[in-house]
Amino acid sequence: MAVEGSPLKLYSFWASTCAQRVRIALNIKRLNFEYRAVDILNGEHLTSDYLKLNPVGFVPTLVDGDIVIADSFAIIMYLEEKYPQHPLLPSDLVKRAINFQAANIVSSSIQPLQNLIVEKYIEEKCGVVEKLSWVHMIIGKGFLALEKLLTVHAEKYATGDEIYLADLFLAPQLHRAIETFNVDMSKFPLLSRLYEEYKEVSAFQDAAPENQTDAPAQNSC
Ligand SMILES: N[C@@H](CCC(=O)N[C@@H](CS)C(=O)NCC(=O)O)C(=O)O
Repeated sequence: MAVEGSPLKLYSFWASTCAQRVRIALNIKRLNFEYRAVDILNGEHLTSDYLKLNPVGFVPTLVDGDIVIADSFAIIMYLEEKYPQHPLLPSDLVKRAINFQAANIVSSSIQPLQNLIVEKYIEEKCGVVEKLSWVHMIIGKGFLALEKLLTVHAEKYATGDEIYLADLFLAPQLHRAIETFNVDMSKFPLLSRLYEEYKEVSAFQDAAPENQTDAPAQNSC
């Protein structure tokens, strides 16, 4: 839960899928954190002060005392090891590997290819229609892989009846695809069902873009 003055500080942007993963992890583990908004649409992630925390100029960043971690995967692994309550990885070796695989499909084969910096570049060079076509192609390719992979492993959630790492990465990417880019989900029945499951879980609801303090009062994301 976001609580002013907590020892853990999360630099976040309401609509960032990468920050949303970390917000879900913090909520699942019932860790209070101070929410520090970084407006990436207004370039606050590129100020010299913020770049001292996150040299690549992205959100999220977690600060825990003297420790600064500037990548969502690294942050979630740090939280997992420091706060073992509600493990985010199953003990079964194969299920762990599937969680890493699903998380990495999102974090290396979808999100970086449709990150804000990429979207802006394509829009400037080729226009908004080309940008949207690119985003839909990238998301569709990644979702097809996830749908195939998880059909074998999913139960209530992506890899079983417990919420694990794969779910933390999937939920924000599904939110972005459906709410922002209006992706046709008819080819992805499993992912569509998982998206509905996540909406029922308070740790996911509280982490949703529209429920962040820096979200615009009215938005469609
Ligand atoms: N690998 C990084 C990626 C972080 C990232 O791409 N963050 C996006 C928001 S989801 C961002 O800050 N984008 C700003 C930009 O593209 O200029 C992580 O997982 O934390």
